[in-house]
Amino acid sequence: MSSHTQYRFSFGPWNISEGADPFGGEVRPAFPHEEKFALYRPLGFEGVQFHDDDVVPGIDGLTAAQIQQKAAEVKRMLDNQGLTPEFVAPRLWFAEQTTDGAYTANCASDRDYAWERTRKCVDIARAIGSKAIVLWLAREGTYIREAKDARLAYERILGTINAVLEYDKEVEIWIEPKPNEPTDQAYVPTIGHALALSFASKDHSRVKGLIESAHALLAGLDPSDEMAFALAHDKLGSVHLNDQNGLKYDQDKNFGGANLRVAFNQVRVLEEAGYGSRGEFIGLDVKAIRTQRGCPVTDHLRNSRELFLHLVDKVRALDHSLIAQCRDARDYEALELYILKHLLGVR
Ligand code: GLO
Ligand code: MG
Repeated sequence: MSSHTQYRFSFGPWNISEGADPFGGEVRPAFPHEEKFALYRPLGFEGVQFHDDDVVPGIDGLTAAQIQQKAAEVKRMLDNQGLTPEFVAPRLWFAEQTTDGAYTANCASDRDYAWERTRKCVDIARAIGSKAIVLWLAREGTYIREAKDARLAYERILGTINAVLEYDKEVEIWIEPKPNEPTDQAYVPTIGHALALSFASKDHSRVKGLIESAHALLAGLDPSDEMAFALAHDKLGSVHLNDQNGLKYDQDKNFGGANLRVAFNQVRVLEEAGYGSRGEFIGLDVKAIRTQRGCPVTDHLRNSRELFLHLVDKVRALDHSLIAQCRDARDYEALELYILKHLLGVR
């Protein structure tokens, strides 16, 4: 029964950060990466989202054997801490070879680098016991449209997806769409684009989506409808819940921090679809406010999780017969007032 889903939560080590922004340096001391894992359980989280180099720092300079050794170490650590590695994402936006993108870079040797790195990422995911890699296609896009052949770019992305499916017969690929930032316009900006690639691939059952609230909002879309679209195709691999105040830089605000009703509807759609009942995680991708003091700063994670759970209670307490009545009567004025008063806790 979806109404009794015990939600499991995840975040990535990058969600505990030093607070830098493009206009200034770090405002908080760094908290050692390896010590972050001990924070998960006490905060109420059991899933860890990884970049490939969060698992294996310095990945580009290491041999396959060294990578395996480091991954095995991390797996032991996760087992000891009772943590589950949710996914591993190739960080295809830091290296010099990824300046112009990765799979869609114009330079063939840069594309080779992206493929090598992706293979390493799949190997790492399998070595630590994670069933999925996430493709956040950070620099697959352009700053000016004429820079790339967009049609060819989409073919290259699909070609890579097929190559991963071929390379490993079990791993899943979860595409995390985002419309912009760091590029001016990104390829694969919405879940519709991601799922079109899925269905065009050689094994669509292993190609799903990961929807981040802020990314949908940046595309001018409602995250709950984006999630519903993926759920309708049984293709919601995971979510990155957070919030976003309007069309500006990617803010990764606390879940519900900018728009409680939009957050409520995401929880409602997830809950109604039984999301999580097959072990899917409620992933968060939130950043602490730059002004927050301390080290490590984790309240944004704790608070976003708490907010999610309060909204689950709100969803579970909905009067479904009243909602059905309003829908039948096409009285959406009454429905809206009911929802707003329900959220406010007044009758
Ligand atoms: C950036 C993305 C990023 C990804 C992460 C995992 O906008 O949200 O944080 O989620 O790299 O792929
Ligand atoms: Mg994200």
